Amino acid sequence: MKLYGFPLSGHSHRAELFLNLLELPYEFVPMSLAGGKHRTPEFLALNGFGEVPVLEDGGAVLSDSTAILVYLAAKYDDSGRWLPRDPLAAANVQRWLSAASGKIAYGPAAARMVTVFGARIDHEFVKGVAVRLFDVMERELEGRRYLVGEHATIADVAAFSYIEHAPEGGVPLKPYPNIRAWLANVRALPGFVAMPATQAGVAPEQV
Ligand SMILES: N[C@@H](CCC(=O)N[C@@H](CS)C(=O)NCC(=O)O)C(=O)O
Repeated sequence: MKLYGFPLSGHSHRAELFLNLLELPYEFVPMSLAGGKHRTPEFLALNGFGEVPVLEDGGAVLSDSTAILVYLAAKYDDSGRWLPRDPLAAANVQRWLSAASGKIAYGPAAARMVTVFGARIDHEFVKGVAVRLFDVMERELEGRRYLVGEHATIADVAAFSYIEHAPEGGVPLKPYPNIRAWLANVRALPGFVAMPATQAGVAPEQV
């Protein structure tokens, strides 16, 4: 398998983390986003949206981080543990995959885009999205080790990266003990790999 990614992208890290949790061998192909490698005709042929991550598995080419998690779980996890088959549990996992592509992407991930990559978006607005999301997560994680059920699922993998790195975007995690405990539970999973930490405000040309 080949994973086209960018080491400081949380979307990319979701896929990388799950490949490692499943102990699947893969080659990481680093894409320089600042260098525009994701806008070349060759890469656009893999993902017309010109975004990482992209996974190649034999003849299959897939893009979108949560789609990649679904694919890997459905194809390589025979236990059904990471992507539950029970209808209610599956729907609850999907709820967090939607949050990963919605409130997480437009909240903590967007706030980090401002400080780390200099994105020109309204920092206060996206920090507000993050805080409202974290207030809900903090309540829902009360007494729970993982987001859905008794063990880790792809919901946890999808949500983890940008939430762990939220402080880089100016959204502190200190007020959220349940979220911090949940992050520690994900970090403790066998095979866990971290996304590199950044100094908030790193100049775009350095990445
Ligand atoms: N919905 C996509 C979003 C992926 C995404 O936004 N990737 C960013 C990096 S974090 C990217 O490749 N951006 C390049 C660009 O927009 O020019 C996913 O979940 O994979």
